Amino acid sequence: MILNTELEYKGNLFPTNIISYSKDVDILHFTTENNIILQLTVLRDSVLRFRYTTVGKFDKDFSYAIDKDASRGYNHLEISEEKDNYLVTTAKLICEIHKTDLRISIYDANDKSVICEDELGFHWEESYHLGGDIVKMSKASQTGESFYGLGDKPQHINLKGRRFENWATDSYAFGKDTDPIYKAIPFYTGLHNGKSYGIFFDNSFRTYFDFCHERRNVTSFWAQGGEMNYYFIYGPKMQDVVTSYTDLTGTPELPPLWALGYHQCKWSYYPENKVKEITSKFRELKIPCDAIYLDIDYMEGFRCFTWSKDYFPDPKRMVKELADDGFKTVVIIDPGIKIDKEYSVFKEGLEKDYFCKRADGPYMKGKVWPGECYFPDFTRREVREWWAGLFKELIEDIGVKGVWNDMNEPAVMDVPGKTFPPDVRHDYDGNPCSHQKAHNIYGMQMARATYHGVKRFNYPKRPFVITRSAYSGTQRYTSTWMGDNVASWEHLQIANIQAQRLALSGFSFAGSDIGGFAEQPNGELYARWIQLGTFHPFCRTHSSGDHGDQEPWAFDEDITDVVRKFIEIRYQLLPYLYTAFYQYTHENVPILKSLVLFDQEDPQTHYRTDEFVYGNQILVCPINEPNSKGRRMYIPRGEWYNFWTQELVVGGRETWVDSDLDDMPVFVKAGAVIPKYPIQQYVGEKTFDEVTLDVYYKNGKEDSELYEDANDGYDYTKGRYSLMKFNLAGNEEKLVIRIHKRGQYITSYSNFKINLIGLPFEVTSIKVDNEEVDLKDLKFNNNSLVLTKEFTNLQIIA
Ligand code: MIG
Repeated sequence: MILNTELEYKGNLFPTNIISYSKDVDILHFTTENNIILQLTVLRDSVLRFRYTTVGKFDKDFSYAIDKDASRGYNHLEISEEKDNYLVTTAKLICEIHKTDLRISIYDANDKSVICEDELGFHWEESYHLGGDIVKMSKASQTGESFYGLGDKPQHINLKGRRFENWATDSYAFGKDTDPIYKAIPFYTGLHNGKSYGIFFDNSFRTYFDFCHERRNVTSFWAQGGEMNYYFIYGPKMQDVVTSYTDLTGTPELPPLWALGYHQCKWSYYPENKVKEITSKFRELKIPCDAIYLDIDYMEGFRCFTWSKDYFPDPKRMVKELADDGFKTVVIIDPGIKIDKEYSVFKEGLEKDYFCKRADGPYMKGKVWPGECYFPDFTRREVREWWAGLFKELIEDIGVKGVWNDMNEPAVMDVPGKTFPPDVRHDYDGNPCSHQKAHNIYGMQMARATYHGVKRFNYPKRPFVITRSAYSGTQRYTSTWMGDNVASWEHLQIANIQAQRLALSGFSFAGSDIGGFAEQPNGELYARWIQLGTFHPFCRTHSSGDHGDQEPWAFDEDITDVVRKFIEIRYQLLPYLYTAFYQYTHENVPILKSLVLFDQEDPQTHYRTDEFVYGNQILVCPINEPNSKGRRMYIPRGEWYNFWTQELVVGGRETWVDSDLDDMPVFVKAGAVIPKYPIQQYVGEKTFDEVTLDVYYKNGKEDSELYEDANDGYDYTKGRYSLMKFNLAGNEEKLVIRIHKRGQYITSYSNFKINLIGLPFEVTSIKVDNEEVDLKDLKFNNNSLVLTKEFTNLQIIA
């Protein structure tokens, strides 16, 4: 049924009626009279995969995005045939396949409501320009539907009414609404009638998404080649959609704890004594910092895996001295290898035939920082192996702790399109193809090879990698930053949106260049940006360096104090962030939660961009404007405590929050138990005997967790971790906390200092593990007490 004659005129082709159907366990095939095949795979009760071919057979099934450990299995599967449809029923979904035109309708198995329905459904156009098909899908958008996701788009959190392109692009000083930028993450979630679902279009070609922009009630997505191959993921909770997508595309291993500290970067710190001057200043001013970055100038003529003899005559000694002072050194590595017959990496790459070539044979040559370069084909296993091996000296011998992959979109200077021409060939792990297909995954495969190298030579310590470009699944190997933003108030807001958007696109370990990369912030903007960065999983100041200094002390002393105050809070909250990281890596839960993800049933959250929940229980809202003494913000439903004043506020409404420059709006969920470490100048600086638990009273129940391990290394994978679950229950005359412990790691501290916040009654007695203990023995004072970490039950009684 072709409804739109204009589309038909454009050369769109459509499936006709189904003439055969077959089933092989959980894989179904439907073939139409015009020989279109739909392959429908039931992965889970709530996850269905749809693949279409127009040529009578499917290519080898291969994806860089899908995690090999993705869960599979369903509780219920039933297939039936009706007069007009085939019906696939699982425990969560009913999927209808229409016999006349292969269109799909998906319903909630419980209440039979429509979740997602094809409009034109699958159709395609033969591409005269590029060859192959342009594969297309269109779906009817439901009334009041909203859309979220798509990676790093610097636009409103709700994608409705907008149209996007995914094509990894070096985007210096991108702006609000610039599209595309560095990453290609073709995954979105839809939300209507209180129910949420997701679509992951696993196609690495240039893809497009339209959310009711071209036609008001239609959502569509299409690609310039490859297969129509998408996953439908049902919630109905958006959190479940995001965790299922994250399960499908994978999570990283736990980072070393130091990687969650504060990082300082600039283009570039050199020579050695400048680096030392910066690191010493951190210690002198007592501003915590764990990592210092070297940008491209540390190399000899920008040749990867070399060091400038003039600037860094003895890198091993320098890296050791920095390490002795608590600084981990992170260095940049770009994909372009300088064409230089004297340069060993180039020679080896050439001899072994590891560089990308054009369709007619010559090497892919392009200008980047080192001048004319060749580029490794990271889509070949041997090339990734070789690349990983190149890190031996840097990591094992010199002692570098982390690697920063830049320019991997891949970026090429002074050419149209700023990247490889479309004819460049790639192996694509045994599925040879052109750059049209490999472009969006090139950076991912580079970061993957880098990760394996850093991991191999840093073992048994954990690796740290950061990448600029990414495709779905890249989060398995690396952290990421948002690329070359600008020192403006608008960009502070963009950074906030991007971090939230990446988190709900499966990529939690992300942060912006604090203060802005291009141009220069004033002290106020820098301080406000540090405040936001404090609550991002990755926290690094970076700047292009040609507009003056951007260190915490580069402004006036008041600003330095605000910066210190917030970085100290970050270090105090490290166990809270690490626990959220554990929940991300082990339970696929995003570390940042946009308000819509936090409470989708409250329609007030659907267009909220500034407020977000950090971990599970801390609500944050940055100040986005100069000269602010506070701002209006939306407090989600439930009860919250102001982090600074401990005042209780009831949510479900917008309110004014005071917030001078040394403050920002931060709230803690009632009932939360928030763990805190003492302030350290770097992770592991101190051994401490006491960990603080801030307990926020609630009349009702709330659960919290605290995950800890050795902060580095792999013992945690053998059970040597400590996971404590706190069940809090309060009423008018009592507050009870029960602890459940799991894991065999013995934390090195002995006591908890417990701060009881918001207690509505005066404490008369306290029971520990059901025995009354003298308040003096607990050093009870001002609703604070100290007790051994071994307790399992604490009762605070009026
Ligand atoms: O063409 O290495 O986004 O973080 O400092 C610029 C120099 C290359 C771009 C990165 C930026 C980095 C810069 N790089």
